[in-house]
Amino acid sequence: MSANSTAGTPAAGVSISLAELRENQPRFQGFVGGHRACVGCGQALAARLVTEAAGPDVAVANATGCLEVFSTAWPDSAWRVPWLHSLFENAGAIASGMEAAFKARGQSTKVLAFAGDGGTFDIGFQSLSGMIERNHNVLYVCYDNEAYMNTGVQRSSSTPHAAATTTSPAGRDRLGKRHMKKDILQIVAAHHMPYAATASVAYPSDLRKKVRRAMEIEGSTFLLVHSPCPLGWRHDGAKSIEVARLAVTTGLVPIIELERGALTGSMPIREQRPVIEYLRAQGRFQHLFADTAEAREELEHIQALADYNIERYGLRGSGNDARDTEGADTVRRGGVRWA
Ligand SMILES: Cc1ncc(C[n+]2csc(CCOP(=O)(O)OP(=O)(O)O)c2C)c(N)n1
Ligand code: SF4
Repeated sequence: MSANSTAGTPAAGVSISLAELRENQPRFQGFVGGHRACVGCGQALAARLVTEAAGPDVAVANATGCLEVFSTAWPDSAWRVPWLHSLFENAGAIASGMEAAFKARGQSTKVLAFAGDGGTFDIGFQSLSGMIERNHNVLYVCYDNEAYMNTGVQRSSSTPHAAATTTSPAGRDRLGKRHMKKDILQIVAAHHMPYAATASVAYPSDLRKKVRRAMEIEGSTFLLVHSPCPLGWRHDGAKSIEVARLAVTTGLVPIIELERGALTGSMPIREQRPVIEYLRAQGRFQHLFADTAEAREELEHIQALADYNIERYGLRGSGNDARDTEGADTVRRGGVRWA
């Protein structure tokens, strides 16, 4: 800090460098290091980004799963905000109760619920649905790593078609999971909820903006964060962001916003990447590169799914779209770019 400043605040008219500013104005950290996540774990990053954007006046209900396990090994905790462990199946109900209690006490503390895809798409779905239907003032964040990772990579209803897991193995009889990934965003949006959006840890500024937007809304909001799992997806932990970005730029993971069910925001893709780039980067899809007619057909099918998303949500970018993170980190809202 320059000599002309006191107590960390620069005197009027004194310029300070960006590095100094960062050092002296640290962001709020609700989730800190020292936890036991695998290297490159997307949900550790998701928890850090969400709590950073949400700020200190929050309380968290966290369903059983990797995040809960790796962040709270007794006697340590990576959380710097009030945190409560719900069961696997009831994060929505616990968050509803917390919100009602804060309201009764006249407190404005916002409740965040965190759960994995197993705890959201499958086992906790009934309590999530009830929470949204009653419109509790809760931001529910599902970190979507597309399988039950904490118990050894079992398939969930979020696992993408053709991915291999321990319960949807690839072999002679079938090429990984036979069923399609459940479209949870459209399902929660069908509850007429005020705000439901997707995000990816590969696009942190977009993710933070969506958290801030959800925090402003009085009522239930839902954020589905695509979060790579190097262990279950079988890629190098150093490649997590690269892999997560390919999920978006291929069109397989559309980044969109729905308000009361209507599409109000989308992340444009200026240069669509072929799905094989995303699939080849992960062990869970390696069986699709066998030299067989079935494997080739699956690859075509997955490419068609990505192309369908792009058409359905109008994701094709134009030359005027900003290009700060390989062309996709700016969201269009109602035809206007959301800065
Ligand atoms: C009712 C119930 N069923 C099963 C379990 C065992 N279990 C604990 S964590 C977990 C997997 C969690 O998967 P997900 O929600 O996708 O989170 P992830 O571990 O992938 O982050 C399972 C099956 C449990 N704790 N409670
Ligand atoms: S298994 Fe996957 S989700 Fe769990 S801590 Fe490791 S990388 Fe993260």
